[in-house]
Parts: sequence; C-alpha cells; structure tokens
Amino acid sequence: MTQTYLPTDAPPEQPQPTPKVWKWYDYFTFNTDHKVIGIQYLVTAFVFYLIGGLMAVAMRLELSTPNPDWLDPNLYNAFMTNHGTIMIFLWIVPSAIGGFGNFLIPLMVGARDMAFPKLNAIAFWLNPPAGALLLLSFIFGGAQAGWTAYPPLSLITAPIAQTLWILSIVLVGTSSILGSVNFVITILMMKVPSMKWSQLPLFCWAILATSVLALLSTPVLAAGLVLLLFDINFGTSFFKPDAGGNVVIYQHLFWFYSHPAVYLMILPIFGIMSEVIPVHARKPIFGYKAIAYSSLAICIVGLFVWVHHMFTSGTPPWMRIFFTISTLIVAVPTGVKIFGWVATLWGGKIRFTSAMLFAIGLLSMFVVGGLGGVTLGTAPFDLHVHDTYYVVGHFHYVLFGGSVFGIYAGIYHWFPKITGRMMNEPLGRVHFALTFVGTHLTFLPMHQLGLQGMPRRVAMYDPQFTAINQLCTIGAFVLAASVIPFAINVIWSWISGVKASDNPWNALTLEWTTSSPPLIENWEVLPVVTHGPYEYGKDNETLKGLEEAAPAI
Ligand code: HEM
Ligand SMILES: [Cu+2]
Repeated sequence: MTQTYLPTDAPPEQPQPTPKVWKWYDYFTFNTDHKVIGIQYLVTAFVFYLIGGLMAVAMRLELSTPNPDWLDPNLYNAFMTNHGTIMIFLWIVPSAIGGFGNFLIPLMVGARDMAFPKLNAIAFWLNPPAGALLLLSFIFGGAQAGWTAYPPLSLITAPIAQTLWILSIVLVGTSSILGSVNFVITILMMKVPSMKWSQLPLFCWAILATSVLALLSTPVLAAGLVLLLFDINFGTSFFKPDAGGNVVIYQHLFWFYSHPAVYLMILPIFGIMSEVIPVHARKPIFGYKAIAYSSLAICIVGLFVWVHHMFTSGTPPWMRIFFTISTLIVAVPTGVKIFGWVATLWGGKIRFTSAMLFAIGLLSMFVVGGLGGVTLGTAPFDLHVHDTYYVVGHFHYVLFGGSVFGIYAGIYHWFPKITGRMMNEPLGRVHFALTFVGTHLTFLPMHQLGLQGMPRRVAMYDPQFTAINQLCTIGAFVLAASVIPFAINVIWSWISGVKASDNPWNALTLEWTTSSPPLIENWEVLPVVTHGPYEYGKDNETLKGLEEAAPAI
C-alpha cells in the first residue's frame, strides 16, 4: 500500500482487495508499510550485529596473548574500526530508531502509517548498500583509523578503504535524516485527535527528542566527512597539518555529531524502558512529565558537551572547566529518568518476564556505565585515562549494557505484537543470564586494565596485562554464546510459538488495541483514546495476562 491516510475514520475511497497481513516475501521488497519497514530494519541490523560481533570475538582472541599471533596488526585495526562503526551506525541506531520507531510510532499514536511512507522505505534501503560498502572496504585493506577517523591517520592509511568508509557513513547519515523528518511530522501531525499530549506514550516523546537531535547534529558530521573525503581524494588540505590544515577542527565537527549520537542511541532505549517497566510492574509510571521533559533536556544539554572528548587535544583550561560542568549537568536529567523507573518498580507487582529481566539488567548496567561517564567527563581524571581501556570499559557498559539490553527488552516485549506469537520464556531467561554474566565479565575488568595503563586500539600489549585480558576474552565468548538461545528463540517462536492474544501483557498503549500481528492498515476503525497510557492498578483485570507468562515475586 502506498497510500497515506490522515487520522480519520473515513474508509478509503475505493476499497481494494488487499490481503489483511503481509506474506513473508513482502519483507524482501520495497514495501511502504511502516511495520514491514520496522522489521526490515530490525532484521538487517541484527545481521550486522552478528558481523560486528564476530569482529569483536576475533579481536578478543588476538588479545588473549600479549603478542600479535594470528591477526595481522593492520587487519586488527580494520576489525577494530569496522566493529565500532557497524555497532553504532548499522546496529544500535537503525534497530532502536528505525526498527522500533517505525514499527511502533504510527501504532502508538493511532495512525495508519508514517507521514511519508515512500521516503520511509528509501531511508531503510540506504542501509544495506552502506553495509556493503563497509564490507567491500576490506578488499582495499579496510579503514583503519578507528570509528572516529581522525586525521592525519585517516589521510594516510588505506585511502580507498577510508573513502568507502566515508561514503558508507554518509549513506547511513542520510537515512537517519530522512527517517527523523518522518518521525517528527508523524508524531506532530498524525496523532489521533482524541489523544491528548499528556497521553502520548513516553516512547513517542523519546523518538521525537531523538529525531530533533539527529536533524541538528547529523549534517555537521556529514560536513566533516565530506571535507575529509576531499582531503583524501582531491588534494585539498582542510585537515592536513603540513599544508596549513587543522586536525582539531575535524575533531570538533566529528564530536559535535558523535557526542549527541550517544543520546541518539540511548534515548529511544530509554523510551523502550518507560514502556516495558510500568507494564511488567503493573504500576503507573512515576513522573510521566519529568521523564518526557528530561528527554528534551538531555537533547539540549547534550549538544553542549562534545569537547569532553577532546580534553587532551590542547583544549585550554577554561574550556575544560566549561565542558566538565556541562557534562556533569547531563547526569541530572538522566538521573531523573532512572529515579522514575526505580520509583515505578518500587512496590510494584513485578513479573520477572524476560522483557523485565533485561530492563532491570539495563538499569544496573547503566548505573555503572553512567558513573564511569561522570568520572571521564571530569577533565583531571580524563587526562590520566584518556585512550586507555578504562574508556573502552565505560562505553561498552553504556552501549552494551545501556543499549543492547534495551533492544532485547523491547524485542521480548513487542514480539507477540510483531509476529502474533509468544517467545519462549525459559529460553529467554537463559539468554538473559548469559548476557548479564558475559557483559560484566568482558567489560568490568577493562576498567582495571585502563587504570593500570593499558592503551586501547592495540593488538599487542605488555605481558603484565595478560591475565586480565584473558578474563575479558572468556567473557566475550560467553557473550557470543548468549546470542545462540536468542536466535533459536526468535526463529522457533516465530514459526511455531504459542499464539499470542491481541494484548498478552494487558498493556494500555494503543498498539495493543490492534490484532497480533497488526492488520495492514493497522485498524479497521481507528481507536479512540479514553485513558492514559499507564493507568495500571485500577482493577484486577489488567493483571490477567502476565500471570500466565511469569510468576510474581
Ligand atoms: C561481544 C561484545 C563486544 C566485545 C567483545 C567488544 C570488544 C571490543 C574491542 C576489543 C574493541 C577495541 C577497543 C579498543 O582497542 O579501543 C572494541 C571497540 C569498540 N566497540 Fe566493542 N565489543 C562488543 C560489543 C560492542 C557493542 C554492542 C558496541 C556498540 C553498540 C560496541 C562498540 C564499540 C566501539 C564504538 C568501539 C570503538 C572502536 C574504535 O575505537 O574505533 N562494541 N570493542
Ligand atoms: Cu560524549
């Protein structure tokens, strides 16, 4: 279907004999249904997650001994660069925003599709070629300058591969801009009239804030990268120090995007948390307004902290003070959210479903990662541990613990809606246990490595670091193993899981008022909003579904 419907109950002018749900092969076509596009994003991103994960395992295997044994150091650098790039640009951002955003936003606001369905499909289809370009770059030695592509390194290593890398990032950046425009317009213009702004689900607030942030910051990254591309291929010297260029300017352009990119990854996940926790704790969310506004606050303050990545780049002391303070301020709205979720859990009738386990797991991880971030945002400390494994430990806590856990929570929560079938809960618990143990085992010791002085981005290291590195490597294998029960669960449940009812968790947001899986145009008759999205605990009816899924504490 290529038609867009305004939020009205009026039937289409000429009813067409279309099927009610899509067939499997529709998912491989240029389809403009937001639900198909959401699934296309999720599945594609997961494939890249596996590829990026294999690169991580290869690196950890190399790092189990102090000397470079089986990976050529250049190849190690290429894996390191592409692992980071894939995880950020082709896994977390597309799955959290593209995947969940596309599937859920129209359903949550009561629309029949996104505002611009064709643009939406184009945005998705920019991703596979972007990934292909990255993988193609390995033929030319692979980009080796890290996901930050700092010059002068990026100007002198593997120029063709680096060019392909830049083109790939420009494609995903374009995709992200097109997607964001669509989200903003859909949320602002296509909400059912009966839904008050104070009844907009928190996930929608989060995607709104994320989209605005993406629109403000992504073009800046694109500008920096295009200048870099010119320097590499067309003899310009924007960033060539020996020809009058300035490398620090690149760092500003890069981090003006890439610090907010951290929030691009985490805000939609925060949105997922705000949906999962109240449903599985059967309590109204604590501080709806505070959580909604704190997304906007994070988005604004987040634009003013990028220099904390550059404390060691010759930044003058007064600037370090300004950026230390602004960085610490971001912790406030983030703390507001964490407080809201903990207060929601407090005294709730918690069901330890897999979705809830991952949500609670995320809380614990994010507190460690967030505290690590506060230490790093403080200039005097950062000067000591900059570019050590402390940083690697910190950002993996945030990215793995803070993002991947949230994506998993979202998948367990919405799988029944997406596929019409339940996921297997015991297998989900195995998946959670392996992921939780693996994450701590892999990334906690890295903080210690960093404090002792092990530099990051190296294939060889001083033998004194061997034992701790081996711990991390064992953890990486546990993490790799954790994907197996998950993959089995998804495939098996999709084909022959227990059939899901329309609203198996007894949730109150609009996506649960359509059938599972939803009809092609979402609803026969558009829903009318009569209550807020989180008004739980008013009657016992709302508890029913969950009791079957998992026992109470
Ligand atoms: C199986 C789990 C993972 C393992 C074992 C792992 C391991 C590693 C290793 C060894 C490095 C090189 C660190 C350095 O030398 O600086 C690295 C870098 C990185 N990883 Fe991961 N990682 C995992 C998952 C993830 C995930 C889920 C994300 C993000 C969503 C991620 C994002 C990054 C980034 C951004 C870099 C920096 C690359 C660079 O410095 O250019 N990783 N990871
Ligand atoms: Cu930052």
